[in-house]
Amino acid sequence: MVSATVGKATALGAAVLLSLLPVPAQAAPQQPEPDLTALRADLRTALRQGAPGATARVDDHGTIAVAAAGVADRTTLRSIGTADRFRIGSVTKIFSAVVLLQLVDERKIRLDAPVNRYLPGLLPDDRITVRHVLSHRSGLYDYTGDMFAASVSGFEAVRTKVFTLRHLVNRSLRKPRTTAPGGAYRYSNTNFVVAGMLIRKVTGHSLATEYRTRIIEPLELSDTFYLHPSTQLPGRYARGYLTPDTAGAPLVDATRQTASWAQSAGALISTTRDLNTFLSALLGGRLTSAAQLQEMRRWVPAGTGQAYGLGLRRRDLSCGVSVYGHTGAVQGYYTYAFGSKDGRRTLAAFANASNNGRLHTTMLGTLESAFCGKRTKAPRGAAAIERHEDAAPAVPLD
Ligand code: HEL
Repeated sequence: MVSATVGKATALGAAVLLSLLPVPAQAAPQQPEPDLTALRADLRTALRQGAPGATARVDDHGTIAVAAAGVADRTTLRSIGTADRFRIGSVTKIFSAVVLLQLVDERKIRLDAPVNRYLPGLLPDDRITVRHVLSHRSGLYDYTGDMFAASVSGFEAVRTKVFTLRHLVNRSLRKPRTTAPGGAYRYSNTNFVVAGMLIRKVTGHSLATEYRTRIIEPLELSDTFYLHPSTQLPGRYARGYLTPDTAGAPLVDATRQTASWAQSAGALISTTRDLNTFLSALLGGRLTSAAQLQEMRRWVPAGTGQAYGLGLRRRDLSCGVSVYGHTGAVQGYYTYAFGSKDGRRTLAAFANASNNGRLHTTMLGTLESAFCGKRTKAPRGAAAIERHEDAAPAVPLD
């Protein structure tokens, strides 16, 4: 029996839709129950802070909760739907890492081999390995730092451009490297452009083919697409709105773009349902061998309360629970896709606005609502519920 509440959402209003679809429980969860009231409040706050719309979906041991507020389109005022497609930005990086780790399983590539073994002469240092790239420890400069220093004009300059992956890497190589190979974590889209080049070189296929045949089709992710260089999102989707750097300037509809600056670092389209299915499969060990999943979860420190594995972020929440997934920020869309360690609880959320720090912080709150339950903080000095003893090679334990 499916029950759903349908409400009318408007651009300025904060009508929230919520439905709960109970499915027989599989096992008693050890975590606090998701706080769905707080989740709805997060979405309403997101609207007050400038998002035209926001949605979230929690899959918890077979129970599904969805919430939505606001609009998918500021012109038509269509209410945002919990099944709307959207640009997931850097959540794409998990997909790219999974493809490469499957290739490791198939012994077609080695994590600790130099990138240049597979792409001779691409990088100026033979010591940069596949692992360094996937953990953002290559030192390759992030070309998007310059590209989007001015948010709107930077975006408009590349909105319709089509780049080769090599062009993007060359753009990075014009700048000095930021660390020695294997040094500290420094997030850089260049790493996942190199990952895309590796996928193409080792398989002899396009990125679209590899995402589709290895992940999308096996998991029946019917709303997930690699969209490049076409600018047209297929089917029903939420439009995305970029917040200009100048206070008070109108939002820029950024929906249509080639996303060519991102490609294997960020050009996938998906839905909250598909993202939860994907993360649940990954964290549940159904996409790679146990050994490669363990590699993905060898952590390097990545800022307060955060660590990075291979294409995978770990966020340590205020209640002491850690969650695993990725965030995404492409023009017009903020995405949050995280799961519990066993993948049996997952949250996917997005707002159809970007370049808005307050909004981002609010949307990060959906993780607290989904995984920490009622906001009771862990006692001071309390140990995290999970221990993170798996450090990446040559990196100090965090
Ligand atoms: S940035 C991030 C996020 N990642 C990285 C990647 C992605 N997205 C980008 O590199 C695009 C940056 C420009 C986005 C734009 C906006 O907010 O729409 N901002 C500006 O133009 C600011 N001047 C590390 C946040 C991630 O979470 O992994 O996605």
